[in-house]
Amino acid sequence: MPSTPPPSSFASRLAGLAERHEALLARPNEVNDAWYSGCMNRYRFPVLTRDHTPLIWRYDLDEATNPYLMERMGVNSVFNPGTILIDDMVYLVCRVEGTDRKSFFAVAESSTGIDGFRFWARPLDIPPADEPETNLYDMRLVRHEDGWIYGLFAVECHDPSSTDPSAAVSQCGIARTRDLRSWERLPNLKSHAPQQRNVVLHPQFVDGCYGFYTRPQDGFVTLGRHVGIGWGTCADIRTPVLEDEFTIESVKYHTIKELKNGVGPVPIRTDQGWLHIAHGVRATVAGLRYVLYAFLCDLERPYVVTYRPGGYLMAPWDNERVGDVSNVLFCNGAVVRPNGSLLVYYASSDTRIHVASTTIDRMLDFVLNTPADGGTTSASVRERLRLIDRNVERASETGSPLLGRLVSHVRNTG
Ligand code: BGC
Ligand code: BMA
Repeated sequence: MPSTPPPSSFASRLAGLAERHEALLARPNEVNDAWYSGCMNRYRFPVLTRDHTPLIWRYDLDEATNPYLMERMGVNSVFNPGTILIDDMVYLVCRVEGTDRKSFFAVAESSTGIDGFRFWARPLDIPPADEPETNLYDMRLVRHEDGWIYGLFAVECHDPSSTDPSAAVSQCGIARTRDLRSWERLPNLKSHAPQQRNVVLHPQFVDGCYGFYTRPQDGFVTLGRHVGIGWGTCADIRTPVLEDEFTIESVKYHTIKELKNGVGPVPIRTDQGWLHIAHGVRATVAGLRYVLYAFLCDLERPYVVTYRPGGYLMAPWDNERVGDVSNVLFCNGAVVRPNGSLLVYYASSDTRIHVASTTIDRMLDFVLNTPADGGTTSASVRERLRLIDRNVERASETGSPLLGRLVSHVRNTG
């Protein structure tokens, strides 16, 4: 029999836990100068981790039933949040995953958007749909011009046609709310594809209809006959059936989106078009690699991509590389502040949430002026040679000692 812990130790250990938790929640965040891209700022600390979740969600605080002060229901990870700005407060609807692998949604809020995030007292209890569902995750929060706030998320259940216990089917679930507290569940989205994930509702009506960015797939992980991000519309969101889904942004051989891609946050309206931050996936011998990339769509026809900057916007860096599913950056939420600053919430390796900051102007500069992917080594190296030539010219035109120093190596070697 284990000896009973001394009476003081439960209280003192609890006090220690509470103190460490409060210190973590109060920790200020700041830009991390060790990383520079000219477009995005990274921050020193993640904004939310599993350690930020309230102690009362994890511990039984009754010494009689939990004498060892064990975590009764542990939290494994906090990631992939949907986001919304309400009265200048940033709300994240996080994917919280328990140690039992079940994901649930929980709201955290902050006034700065870079630190001070606190979870609401209780996780959300989203009403179930009529179809079987085992796991819900990755919400996109959309403030639609019809007046509702919509949450679109992945709904996963076991594949009823298979005896393989890991065979799964994913659909797009839809719920709506006015206040993030009470939610009305609508039927799951239907399209001709057997599976859907990473579906985003366009925030405005398009020709009087609700428009959806989709990601149809035949398998749970594989696209099958489908080739990337799609678009479809329906007249009434209470019967969300897409008859006319077509591809707008394909996967492509030997790019950062060779295997899969998917829309991230709700597209952001700018004067140059709808700005998207998406994820691209490639296969490697070490597993899948998820990076964030950007593209722009036409303002009137948001299903027409107008700019496709080549390469990625952000990829796993430093500690972000390692986690439950390593080598993954995933983003399904961003907020635009009234002053034009853009806060991008991304998760690393399915483990924790970070923020990156930029402005709409910088993002548009990135999207409009980053060369498109040339498709081959030869095209890519020629584009780089043009860049180098322009810089060499600029150095001799200006006579700037700094530019001169930067090109001197090129000059010396011809
Ligand atoms: C996981 C997701 C993942 C998906 C595809 C699901 O079971 O919960 O995080 O994206 O599988 O691999
Ligand atoms: C997906 C997403 C995310 C996750 C990623 C990597 O398909 O839907 O939930 O971040 O896989 O595991």
